[in-house]
Amino acid sequence: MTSTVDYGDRIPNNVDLGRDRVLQRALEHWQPAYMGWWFDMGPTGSQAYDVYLRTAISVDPEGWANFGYVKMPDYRWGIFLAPPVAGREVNFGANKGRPAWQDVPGEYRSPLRRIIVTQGDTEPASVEQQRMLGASCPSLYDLRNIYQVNVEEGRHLWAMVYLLHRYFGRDGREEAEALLERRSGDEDNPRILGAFNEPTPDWLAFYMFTFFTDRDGKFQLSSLAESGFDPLARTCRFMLTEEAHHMFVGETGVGRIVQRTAEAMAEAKVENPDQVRDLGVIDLPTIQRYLNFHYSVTLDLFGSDVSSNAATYFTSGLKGRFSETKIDDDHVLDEATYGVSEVVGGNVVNRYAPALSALNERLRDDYIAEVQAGVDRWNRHIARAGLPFSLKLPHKAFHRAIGNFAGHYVSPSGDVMSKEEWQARRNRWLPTEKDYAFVQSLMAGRVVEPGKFANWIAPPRTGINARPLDFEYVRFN
Ligand code: BYC
Repeated sequence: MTSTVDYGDRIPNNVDLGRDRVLQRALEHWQPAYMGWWFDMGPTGSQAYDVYLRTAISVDPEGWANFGYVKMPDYRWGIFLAPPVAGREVNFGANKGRPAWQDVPGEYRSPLRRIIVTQGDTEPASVEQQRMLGASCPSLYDLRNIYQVNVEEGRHLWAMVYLLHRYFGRDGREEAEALLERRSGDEDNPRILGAFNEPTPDWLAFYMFTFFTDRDGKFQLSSLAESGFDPLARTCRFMLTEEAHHMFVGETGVGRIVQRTAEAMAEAKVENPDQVRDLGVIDLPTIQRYLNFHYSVTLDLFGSDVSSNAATYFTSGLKGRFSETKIDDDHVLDEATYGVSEVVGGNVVNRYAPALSALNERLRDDYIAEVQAGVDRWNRHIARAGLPFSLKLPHKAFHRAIGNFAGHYVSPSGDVMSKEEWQARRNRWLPTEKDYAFVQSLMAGRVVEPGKFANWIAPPRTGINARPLDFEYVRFN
């Protein structure tokens, strides 16, 4: 039974797990519940597969991961914190210059717990959202990648649960249990943030999610990696190492779909979306509609444009800006302002707000710049095929449910309109039931012959860990 498990050994870690009896007992209690959740809500039907997975085994940049076949329930979900930085201080806010906290500062206990719980909640949510996709995978390579993403989201949940158990006593243990009880999309007990309750019904949605939404993860984790609460900062620094692969999966996944469509269109000399669909590939306007959806719901994840929560997190020293220590300013922001937009009199207008309350907006803007670069790379596939089309990020105000734009009806090009006008055009801008049905019709079965890829996606340029494309990335047994 679980009590015989040697946690110091069984769970790879660099936090001396074996020496902390209280923590050990808490994890002994939580671990079987986690496994129960994995069996219920993890990737369907996958328990007996041998998957060629990467497992984090240390924090050494030269050799932090190990590759090999693993049955996912046997994956060694480890706990790793990036190495401490000697003499680290709180680098921003009212506590700037004080030694970084090694324990929870009592006065900030509640907001800190809330940040950790919100972060932790997204990790199992994404696994739940993606659990059905194995049945329609376009190749063994892609199947292995989704499983890799899933086990690492599981590990990121462990990372947050470690912090809750280690630093928050009974409240932390209760929160850790609740993380396994909420369910993505559940009416009574949903996940905390909006995007994590949306379905991920097909592989185009999965790739869009890993490109757009996992990248919110990158920006939020980067801000938390600046935290004055040192265990959180160190945990997030290491999580970012794994996150890079998730965004790679998303960017190259969408890129390969765009590439395949563009090549098929050029070859058949067709541009009409219906004729493009007849080729068995996803037409570019449908890809644009998926993009519009995933981008807009992900922008909501950054929170309100003007937020007193964000100001409190920063002033307390709990959550910094992206690359906080590289920014050349006073890191206190008492006097500074930042541009935010809002709808006034039927137009989107800009105004300045105190920089402290506009921190969510600033992080969203940092994110948008990075996302735009990825979209530009997708467009190169289209340009290379000589087609007069390009994918575009919709206006920031389009289809927003959180912040200044919530309740307004704004087109992808930024025109404010009435609800009726907007609704009448909705099907041009966001995926329709017909789009979803078409995309899913392409993915009716799974492609599992080593080296084969579904017709609607181009093969990747290289395999995983220098393995060839026809490597048996998943063995079904
Ligand atoms: N949906 O001042 P506000 C990742 C709530 S992704 C629903 O606007 P704040 C990953 C908010 O909770 C990264 N509710 O926002 C990716 C508050 O509620 P209360 C996850 C929302 O607090 C892929 C109210 O609205 N990490 O890792 O400044 C796969 C007003 O709050 C939403 C984090 O998010 C929403 N979208 O900022 C796997 C970092 N937005 O107080 C993993 C931790 C806001 O009225 N979280 N609300 O009950 C935070 O830093 C902040 O909570 C947020 C919100 C940035 C999310």
